[in-house]
Amino acid sequence: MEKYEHKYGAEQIQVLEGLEAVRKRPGMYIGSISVRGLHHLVYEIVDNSVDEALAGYCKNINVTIEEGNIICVEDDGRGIPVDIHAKTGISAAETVYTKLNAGGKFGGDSGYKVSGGLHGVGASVVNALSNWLEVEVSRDGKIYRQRYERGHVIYKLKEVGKTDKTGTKVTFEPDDTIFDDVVFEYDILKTRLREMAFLTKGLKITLEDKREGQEKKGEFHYEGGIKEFVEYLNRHKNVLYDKVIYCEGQKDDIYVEVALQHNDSYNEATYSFVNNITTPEGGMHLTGFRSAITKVFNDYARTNKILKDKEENLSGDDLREGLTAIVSIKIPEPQFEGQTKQKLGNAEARTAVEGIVSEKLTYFLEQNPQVAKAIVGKAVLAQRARMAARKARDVARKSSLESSMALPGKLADCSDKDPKNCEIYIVEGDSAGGSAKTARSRATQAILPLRGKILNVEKARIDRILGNEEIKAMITAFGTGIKENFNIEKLRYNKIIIMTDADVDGAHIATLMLTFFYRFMPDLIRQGHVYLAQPPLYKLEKNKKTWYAYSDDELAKILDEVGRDNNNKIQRYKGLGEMDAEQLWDTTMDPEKRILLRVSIDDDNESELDVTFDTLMGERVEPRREFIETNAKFVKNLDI
Ligand code: 28G
Repeated sequence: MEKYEHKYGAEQIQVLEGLEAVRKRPGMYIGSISVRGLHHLVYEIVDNSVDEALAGYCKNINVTIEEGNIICVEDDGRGIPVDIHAKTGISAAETVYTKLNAGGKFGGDSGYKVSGGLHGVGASVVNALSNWLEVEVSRDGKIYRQRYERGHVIYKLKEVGKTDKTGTKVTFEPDDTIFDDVVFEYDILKTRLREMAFLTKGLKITLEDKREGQEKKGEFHYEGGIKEFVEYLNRHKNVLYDKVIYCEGQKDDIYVEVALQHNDSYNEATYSFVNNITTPEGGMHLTGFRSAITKVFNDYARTNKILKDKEENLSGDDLREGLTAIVSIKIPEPQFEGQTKQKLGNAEARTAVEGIVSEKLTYFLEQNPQVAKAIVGKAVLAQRARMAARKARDVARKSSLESSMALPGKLADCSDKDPKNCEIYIVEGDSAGGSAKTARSRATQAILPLRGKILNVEKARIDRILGNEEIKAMITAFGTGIKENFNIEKLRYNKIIIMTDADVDGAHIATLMLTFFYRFMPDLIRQGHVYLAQPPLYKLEKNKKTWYAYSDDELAKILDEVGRDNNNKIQRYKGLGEMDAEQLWDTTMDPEKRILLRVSIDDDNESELDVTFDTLMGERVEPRREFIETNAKFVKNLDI
């Protein structure tokens, strides 16, 4: 797992530093030097093209991955200005590529900038971190070119030909001495470029992989913009009404766009953006959106007597059950706040969104009473479930006071009471649970066996979920509480380790548990407390020696070493239950030898992660089968 470092603030960004600083501490500028940082380079360049699209001058952006992991980005905007700046004595193009954060957040251009946003560190950072980079500008009938190597000018911008087009083309090769790995992944770029296209209606972005053996092409072009984004997110869902609801408007210099549609699930999937940059922690724009939804639907339900005078208001959660929404605003000077600077702080964004959504949505509901009734009807059911769950919780709280928060009976707890030292294995099945209890190191390892498949929280309402024995057992064992009552300080174990069979069923059960964690205690995953145990697939014995193999590849390697003959007695483990306590300890539980995969959430890609869970857990059979068949992808999506 990797962490973003945000050691610099807006003030420091403003200071023009040399590109050497970027090469010394690349992580400070692009977040990390892993795959994530590598792909970030492409986004930095593309952001500049998108800015040109937002300014109204660019319609097409083409991105290609060339042989040797060279990236080429081309747009049909006006082309970066080529004339020499009076003060600096260099061209605008050279300034953009050699001065840190030139153009910056509050650039002289009117309008909004993607590139000035949270990670908008600028094209010069890409230049600094590339073996070489070439800019080609088509403008005023001419083609100009300039080349840099590791940020240094190789030759000045020079005329290299004639053209009747305008635009900018940038080609670069990432520096392999900086990045862990310089291999681009088509799918990672695809997701972000598609998102960019959804957020900028009318803009056409193409992506082509030209590398031998992996040729691929994609085109992202959505005249409906975020309306189509919502349709896309709901593509595997049963929707409550046919058309996506869309609100658009402008207040002062804030441009607001919202698209929403409910499906029959119980989860909310709202994604918010500021200047095309995702804001995973939300902020003022999201707050304004939520207030508007709550207010407008309650007003509607009262006016139309769906809610009686004495009945309680529908809560925001009730109304957002099954909601898929995109909230996208454009604001000239966004202020990002919070620990990871991913939360919009501008208070005027709240009033703008709330005002525009309230007005447009109220009008829409008057025109479309059948849609209004479907949404309010679902919220009323959610409200009843919520009240039933509350009642059940109150009863549970009373009885647990008497038994002093009784831990679940099936839990074999550890004796050490310092959570830092402790870990809990959640084990599939009673028999494996039995072996694990025998095998464990009693002081620090607790075992919680779960019976069979755990409840699929994607398909149940809150009252049923909290009534489920296995789920209750996990909640009490962890000690943290759930959702808005979640408190990491109360976590009783530093590591929560999911241990299931190394087969498709086991992976499915692990996914059910991860889904539960993701929906009810996401910070458990975000803060790195959730792990997957890796039991071996094979045991191989020869001449009184033992080997364990965790994959078919590994088995083949071991066989290459020890030889393939009749004296191998290879055993394939069908499940954890086939291992005795000693084997289980040796292969999967001994902290000195075991392999654990830490589960993380890829924030760059949250809308895809959500779909991953839905695909696996939702009602529709086809996408689920596909998913289980490509189970490896699940692991990748979770960025383990
Ligand atoms: C293909 C890969 C990346 C770009 C433009 C177009 C202009 C521009 C870019 O201007 C300098 C600073 C503030 C005005 C703007 C062209 C106005 C008139 C541009 C890109 C000048 C930046 N004509 N296209 N930068 N501003 N595409 N694509 O980088 O004052 S960057």
